[in-house]
Amino acid sequence: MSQDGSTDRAGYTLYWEAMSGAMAVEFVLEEIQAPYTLRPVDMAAGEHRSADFLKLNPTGQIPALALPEGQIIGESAAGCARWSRPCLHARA
Ligand SMILES: N[C@@H](CCC(=O)N[C@@H](CS)C(=O)NCC(=O)O)C(=O)O
Repeated sequence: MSQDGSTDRAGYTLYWEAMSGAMAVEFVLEEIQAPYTLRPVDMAAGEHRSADFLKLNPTGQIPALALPEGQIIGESAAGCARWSRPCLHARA
């Protein structure tokens, strides 16, 4: 991790806070060894309600996951499901 708490890996960017639902997405990223940058959001300071963050996730909630292709996923289950599709199809 760098001094501001962000990791230095590229690819995905996970807007995150400790002990939030963002950690579920973080665990999946770690498990599949995806390259990502962890971008801490200071919720106590209201950063998740800032204009810049609301552009990323209009719900004003953590997590937001920016994909390498540029889209943003603003729901933790959807962020995790991005990689679980083969498993879901296998059960169908
Ligand atoms: N259904 C959403 C819920 C996200 C959620 O509740 N995030 C909390 C942190 S764990 C949050 O951002 N709360 C701030 C707020 O709602 O103002 C998800 O799972 O992504």
